[in-house]
Amino acid sequence: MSLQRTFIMVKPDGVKRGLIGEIIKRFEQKGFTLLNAELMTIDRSKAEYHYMEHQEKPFFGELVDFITSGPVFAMAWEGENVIEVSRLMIGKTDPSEAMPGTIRGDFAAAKEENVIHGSDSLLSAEREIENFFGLLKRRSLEDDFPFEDR
Ligand code: RTP
Ligand code: MG
Repeated sequence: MSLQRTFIMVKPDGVKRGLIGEIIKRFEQKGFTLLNAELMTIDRSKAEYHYMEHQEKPFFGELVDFITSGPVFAMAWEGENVIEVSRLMIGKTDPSEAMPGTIRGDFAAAKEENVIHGSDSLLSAEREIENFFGLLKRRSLEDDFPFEDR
């Protein structure tokens, strides 16, 4: 068992379609703890840093165009194995391959507009949370230790 935090983001298509509440509900029902959340429109430099591992890919420009095209709902969540478990809850990148019951399986239709992002490793979770929120000041609801002390 490993207590982790991860970065989850409802993408512009998910925000436009009114899926923020549904997505928060699924993470809360699973027992994860919401640490921070903000509706924001991000600039290209934040988006490029967020997706830096894809900067050489042919779809990088369109990915950055899309993620900066409207407000996103950025969140930090905490829980046991939350990085891996949230990726299971989100489902495969291509919604046509995502299982029913997953967020993409239930709500998304296209790989380019697939509703939600979730960090894929401890390292990217740290980097992404800091990119969007800076160092988290708020304490976990589940214990008395500030984030910075973990
Ligand atoms: P994300 O980072 O957004 O949570 O998605 P992911 O881990 O499931 O997929 P990743 O490989 O990290 O790709 C990031 C996003 O790039 C878009 N993409 N487009 N046109 C394409 O072939 C293609 N491949 C990936 C997707 O929107 C994907 O979520
Ligand atoms: Mg990814």
